[in-house]
Amino acid sequence: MKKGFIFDLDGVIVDTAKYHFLAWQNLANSLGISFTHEQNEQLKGVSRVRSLEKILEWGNVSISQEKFTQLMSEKNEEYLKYISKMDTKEILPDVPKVLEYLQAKRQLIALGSASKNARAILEKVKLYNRFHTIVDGTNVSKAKPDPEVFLIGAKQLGVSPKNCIVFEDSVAGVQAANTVDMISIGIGDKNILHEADYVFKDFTEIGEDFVNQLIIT
Ligand code: B16
Ligand code: MG
Repeated sequence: MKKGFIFDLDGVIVDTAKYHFLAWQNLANSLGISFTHEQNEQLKGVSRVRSLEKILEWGNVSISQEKFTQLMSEKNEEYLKYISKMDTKEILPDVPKVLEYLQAKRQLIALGSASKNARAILEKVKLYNRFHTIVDGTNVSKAKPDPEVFLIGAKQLGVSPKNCIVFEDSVAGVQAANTVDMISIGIGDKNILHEADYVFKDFTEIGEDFVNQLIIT
């Protein structure tokens, strides 16, 4: 049977959290707000708008809507400078191997990311053509943990949600997959991603036997 394999981008295929961190830190500091790596962790899988709202809440700072829009655009311009220098070396370990295996097994593959820059990043790391469909922040109106991004992915693949498997590094993303009975596979720390059906540190821990089991069950 053909299953739908849906991959998150940031934290699953590439580690762009470090670039989000640099850009958000500059922005926060310009407002007199400190910004730590722990806070950056809490922005994983969170939309750009919600990320800025959270930073302002943490700093107890309020700004006009006009300033908010300006800051969002400045943050993204800085982030785009970092991603413009990305190349295939930034793909996380064994991601191409798993994608190639799924392709060899004729499975259906989608991207399901909150990022509005997802397509540009996939082009930079030369993985754009590995996906049958791409759903990103430009295609959704509701952020994870709402399952909209994964439901659109499933629909575009022509696979029912219960036959989809989601790879996610964020708690919100795991919850989004669970809400619609997709199999959730956490990539990261099992203490943080304990709501996932399975958790692996990274793709080097995912063997062909496990993937075969996902395909046939
Ligand atoms: P952008 P994912 C998410 O991507 C990131 O984890 C999150 O930190 C970021 O704020 C969000 O994309 C929006 O990204 O500013 O590029 O539109 O993990 O869902 O692939
Ligand atoms: Mg992510």
